[in-house]
Amino acid sequence: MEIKYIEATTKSGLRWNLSFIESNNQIPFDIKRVYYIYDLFDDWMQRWNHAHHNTKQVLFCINWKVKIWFDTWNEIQEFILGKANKWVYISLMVWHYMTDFSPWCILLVIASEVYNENNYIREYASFRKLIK
Ligand code: T46
Repeated sequence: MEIKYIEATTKSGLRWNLSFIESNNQIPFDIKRVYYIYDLFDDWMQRWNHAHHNTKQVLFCINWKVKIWFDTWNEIQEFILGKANKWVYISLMVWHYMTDFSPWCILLVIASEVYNENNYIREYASFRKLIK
């Protein structure tokens, strides 16, 4: 189980910045899917609550900011996304959820697998049993 910030490489000029991350470089897998979550108007308390059997992801907050919590059995870590070159990487089997997002938040996710509901663990008790 691994969770870490990833810093995008940034090029800067007098009046510009350009940041990038690449597959198998800063992103430690081949990219199979990109999705994004936005218009979180009715969903202001907490979101997600799941882990993945076999999907690795990197997350980036394009707009505003969001707090993401990761639970790896013996530890709960909090990460804040909202800086222009800061991404977070989550490996397999990490329970995660987000809080403190605004309706204007846009969260971009790059994933190592295409969508498959069988990759999800959505019951916390099952997650705890699996990682024991
Ligand atoms: C995650 C967090 C950050 C698809 O059809 N294709 C997709 O690629 C995705 C991600 C979802 N869906 C469908 C499945 C559900 O019918 O969209 C609906 C909402 O998905 P879900 O309830 O899984 O959404 P979130 O926001 O709870 O979780 C998503 C990702 O599923 C999850 O992998 O880590 O965002």
